[in-house]
Amino acid sequence: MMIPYIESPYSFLAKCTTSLLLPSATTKPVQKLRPGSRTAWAGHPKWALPVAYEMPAPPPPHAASSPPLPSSSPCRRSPPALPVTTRSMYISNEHDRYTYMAGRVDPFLMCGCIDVSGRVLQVQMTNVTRLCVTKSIPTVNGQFPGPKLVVREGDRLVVKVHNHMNYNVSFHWHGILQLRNGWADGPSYITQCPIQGGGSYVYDFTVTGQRGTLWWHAHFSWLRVHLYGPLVILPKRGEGFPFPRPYKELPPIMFGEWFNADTEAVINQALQTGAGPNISDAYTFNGLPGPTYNCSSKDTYKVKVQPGRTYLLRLINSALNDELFFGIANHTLTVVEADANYVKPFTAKTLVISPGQTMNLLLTTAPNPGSPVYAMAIAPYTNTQGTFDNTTAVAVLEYAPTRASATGNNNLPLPPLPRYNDTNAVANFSSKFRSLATARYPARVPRAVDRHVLFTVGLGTDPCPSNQTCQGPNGTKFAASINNNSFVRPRVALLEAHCQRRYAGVLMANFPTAPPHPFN
Ligand SMILES: [Cu+2]
Repeated sequence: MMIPYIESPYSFLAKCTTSLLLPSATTKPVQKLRPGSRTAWAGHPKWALPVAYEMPAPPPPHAASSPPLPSSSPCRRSPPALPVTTRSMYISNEHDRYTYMAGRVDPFLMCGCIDVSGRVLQVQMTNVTRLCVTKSIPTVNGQFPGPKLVVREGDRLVVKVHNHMNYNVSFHWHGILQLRNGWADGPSYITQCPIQGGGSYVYDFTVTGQRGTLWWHAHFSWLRVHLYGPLVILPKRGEGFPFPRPYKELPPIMFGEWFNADTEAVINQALQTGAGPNISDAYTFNGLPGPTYNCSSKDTYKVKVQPGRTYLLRLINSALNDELFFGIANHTLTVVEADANYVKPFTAKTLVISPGQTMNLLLTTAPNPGSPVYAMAIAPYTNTQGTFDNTTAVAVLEYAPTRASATGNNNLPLPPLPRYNDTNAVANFSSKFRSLATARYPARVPRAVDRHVLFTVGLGTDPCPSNQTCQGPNGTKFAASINNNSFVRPRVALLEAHCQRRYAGVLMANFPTAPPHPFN
């Protein structure tokens, strides 16, 4: 049986609102989710109506004026005085813009990849159509995926997020160490209360000791399905890469998932019934499912390359929960970095990338390509019993100038990806990772252990409440856990409670450092 670790009855929430939506007079119920073969635990009867509403049109963007942190927090830091001039970006209060101070073309990368200027992140609802289904989805500045942010190692990044939606939201800077800077980390209910509709929050952090590719995404409910973008960290000025200089950098590729259904309704239904959430309808390359899905050929991601060159390619797995295989037909890839850490370069035909993980590759193109186009493909890996989206998404690597521009995508040579359950392929790939471990980039691993902690992370079950029928395994509810403790939304963000040393009703200071039963 699961024992809630953080005890906080939903009905007594004082500071952090738990409402996924703030219903307004213009809301109406969304249509019932369809049960069926693509549904997790489809054998269970009776799908309840999801508790969700369609979104009204977003309010027009306007100058943000609300405070960056909850004013109730005595731990609140002073908001940065605006405009903040830093080595990289500042936000001007007057124009709601940030500007890259050193915004010139990077001579090393030989491409204009530095954002010269951009807007504050305005989070709003935008209509997007994929697979012939049009949905209103959360976006940043109307872009899907969201804008690429580019900084250098050592830069201070100041980003104001303004929420124009009726959903709560917060932004997580995935992989950023946030040394002694937890207020900028972003997970709702952990380091901050979520930003409510009409509110804003300033994320202010310095990128220390990291360079490579990371990303940002929403960290409230399932909004990260749509709200994500790359965070590129260039080496310090004048400092090169520890691998051969690439000819150019290709645009980052973010893998994702597309659901025809309203994704907030999907997760709300799963939480209510205790079943696994419905699976996605497609995987995507930068938001585009590509030609392997119905009504999708026109939504194919394409990247142009020249023969006989070496490119730097940044990969980001922003799928919800799926580990993905990735390959490019007839091409060998060289992995040089993962999660903003350089690694000893190694080659592979097929990569495995975990959800949240990032990887930088060197892609050397063929001097005399046998085809004008090659397929890049992603497909899932899993070793569990649950249902999952077992489809393959394809994007196109296009040699320019193409000799046969009339060539259709139907004849794309596909890379041979492993079967969905090929654990050996995953283990083989994972075993190739080694720290770069040079004098400039040493592998600093602590050698003395002063406290032993064993965390077992798993997916278990909670008993079904007595007044309900549940659709998880054997009539229970699925619940994720660490050392057999699941998470219950607190009434105060955990960091704030910790800062105030007010743990009562929020969290306990004695989280178990071992699972209740011996592991393995
Ligand atoms: Cu993340």
